[in-house]
Parts: sequence; structure tokens; C-alpha cells
Amino acid sequence: MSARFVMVGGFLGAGKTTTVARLAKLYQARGLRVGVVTNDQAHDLVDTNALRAQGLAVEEVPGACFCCRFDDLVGRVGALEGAQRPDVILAEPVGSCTDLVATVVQPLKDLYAGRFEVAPYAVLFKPSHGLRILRNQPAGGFSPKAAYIFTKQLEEADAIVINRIDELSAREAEELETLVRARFPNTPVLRASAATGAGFDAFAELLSQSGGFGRKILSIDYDTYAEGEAELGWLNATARLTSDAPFDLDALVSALLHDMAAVCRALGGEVAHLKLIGMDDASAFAVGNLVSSDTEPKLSLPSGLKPTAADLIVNARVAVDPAALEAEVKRAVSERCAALGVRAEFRTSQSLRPGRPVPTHRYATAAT
Ligand SMILES: Nc1nc2c(ncn2[C@@H]2O[C@H](COP(=O)(O)OP(=O)(O)OP(=O)(O)O)[C@@H](O)[C@H]2O)c(=O)[nH]1
Ligand SMILES: [Mg+2]
Repeated sequence: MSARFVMVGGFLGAGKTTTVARLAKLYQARGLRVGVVTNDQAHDLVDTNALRAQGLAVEEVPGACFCCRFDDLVGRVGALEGAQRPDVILAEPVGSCTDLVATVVQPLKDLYAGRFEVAPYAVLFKPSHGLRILRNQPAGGFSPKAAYIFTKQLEEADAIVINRIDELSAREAEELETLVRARFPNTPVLRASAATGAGFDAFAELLSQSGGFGRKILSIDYDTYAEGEAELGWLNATARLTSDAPFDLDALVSALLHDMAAVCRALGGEVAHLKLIGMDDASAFAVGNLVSSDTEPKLSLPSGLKPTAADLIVNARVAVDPAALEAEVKRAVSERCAALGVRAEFRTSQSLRPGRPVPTHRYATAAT
């Protein structure tokens, strides 16, 4: 039997990983086996660790997006198939990536027709940036090129899922849905909350449909796309935290998030997503997120832990110079840890601007 391949797109911090975790639990409750593939421009992914810590089987494609590492994507799915025999494969692409129908969905449908049933491609809408972009306010804190990527992601969607409705008033949700429908009149629009599960039965129902999906090939300018992506500074870093006395991991992650928010304000660039995971040696974990420059940092998954040693992973995507981001984030971690009597030793660190996307395959027209 072929596995169902469910890829959920959306901008950085839109809620893809939270959605993948929720969908995984929903499918598992229906007796289905689930595997997950994550993706990032660099190594040491918060998402992989957060999903594994929730008990899920996760493979990752690090170092470039699915479209540029298509064979790795198929290879990682193969690893899941060998080990788990999943009925459903949930895939999360990089949140600054677009043109995924032409470069991932179509090649999977065409080249691996017997192996996968590809579900409709749903894209999550991120209200914090999306509302400003659709209202034509100054590009939602980003340059017009980054806003271009945001709207291209929605243009190729089989369905647009307005996420985080738990944070919106009924009036805001209504305004948003009206704006989304006006801009994308031929695309079904759902409202959901990956945090509460609202709207997820309808979401899962949509994902179970088959028919003429995954056929919206974009007309896209790769120069603008590449320049928009390259405006983001990317930082993935890991540190070992140790202390003679137990420390409050949640308080530390929370303080670090606030410190990093201050760093980003001082550097003067919009935050696309800044995420931290702190894990003790038994893989219990705390996750903290900051999803835009004008929202509050949030301890999304508290751990309740007071360990004497933990691993910290920082994944930051901010519209600033990556070298400055790396230096300032490291300084902030060192200072905060020193103030709390915790030693912080950085183990790995990668800072970069995403390179120009060069897809393995690109279908100019829909083959299937
Ligand atoms: N209130 C609320 N928060 C949410 C919802 N969905 C996600 N979040 C929070 O938003 C933050 C980002 O969510 P993620 O699931 O990590 O977003 P993502 O799209 O995977 O981000 P990237 O992988 O960096 O592109 C986390 O703090 C989540 O807890 C939601 O429906 N409601
Ligand atoms: Mg994610």
C-alpha cells in the first residue's frame, strides 16, 4: 500500500511544526502509523528535537530546502518506510521556501506515483505578518521581496489555513478571512488553531481528499525569490549548559528569549522566527518562540525541569546580518547564563544567508 504524503507549508513561524505534531496525534488516534520529515537550511534543528521529544519518528533534511535536496527527501522518507512502515508521512518544508508544487509535489506525483499518494498541499497563513502584508502596510516588517515569498507561498496552495485563530477576535478573524478570500478567490480557506486543535477535523478532512490537487505551478521570478530569502540572517547554534546547582530550565529559556528579542530590536531587523529548545539528558524539554518583532516571546512548551545539565539549541531567522546575529546571540546567552550561575559552552554554530534555490526538478507545467 502506498503511503500518504502530507506536506504542510507556510511562512517562518506560521505554526507548521505545531500543526505536524497535532496532525500526527490525530492520525495516530485513528490507528495510523506516522513518520515525519523536517527540513532546514542548516543543521541542529529545534523542530526535529521538539517532535522527537514528543515521541514521533522523525527524519530530517538539513542544509538546504526540500526542492534543492529532492533526492535526500525521498531517501529520508525511505528510511522512515524501512523502519516504521508509516501510513502517513508528514513533511515540513523550510518556511522561507516557495515554488514547492513545481519542485516537490509534481515530481513526487509524477516520478513516484506508485509509492506515494500526495495529499492536497495546504499552506498555513501567519496572521502577525500576513495581516500587514495583505493590508499593504509596509511589507509586514519585511522588505517587499520577503513579502513576495509570503504571498507566493499562498498562491500555490490547494487550501489556505488561517492558523492561530485562538489569538484573533471574531472581528479580526472575519477581516482576515475576507482579505485572504479576496486575494486568493479560487482557494478554499479554513480557520484553525494548531494550539487548541480548533478546525482540525475539517483540516484533516481536506487533507484526505484526492483529485486535481498539487497542480498550481507558480509564475515566479527566482531572482526576487532568492534576494528575498537572502535578506534573512539564519543562525543555528548549540550549547552545553552545566551548573553545580539545579537551575530552572523554563526560566532560563524564557529569559534567553527576552534577551534575544532585545538583541534583534537593537540590530534593527524584523524577526521571522526565533526558537529555542532546552533539553535535559533524558530528553525532557522546554521550547520557546518569538514569531515577529511585535509579538511577545512565548514559552510554548514548558518543561518543569530543574536540571544541572542541559543542551540548548538556538534557531533564529531574522532580517539582519547573520554574523552580527551570531555574535550578539552568543553574547546574550553567555551573559544570562553567567548571571544565573550556569556555564554555557557553545558546541556548534552556523550563521548564513540562504543561498539561491536551485531545485533538483522543476515542472513548468503540471504533469499529473
Ligand atoms: N496561540 C497559538 N500559537 C501557535 C499556534 N500554532 C503555533 N503556535 C505557536 O507559534 C510558534 C511557532 O510555531 P511553530 O509550529 O514552531 O512554527 P513553524 O511554522 O514550524 O516555524 P518554522 O519551522 O520556524 O518555520 C510556537 O510558539 C507555537 O507554539 C496556534 O494556533 N495558536
Ligand atoms: Mg517548524
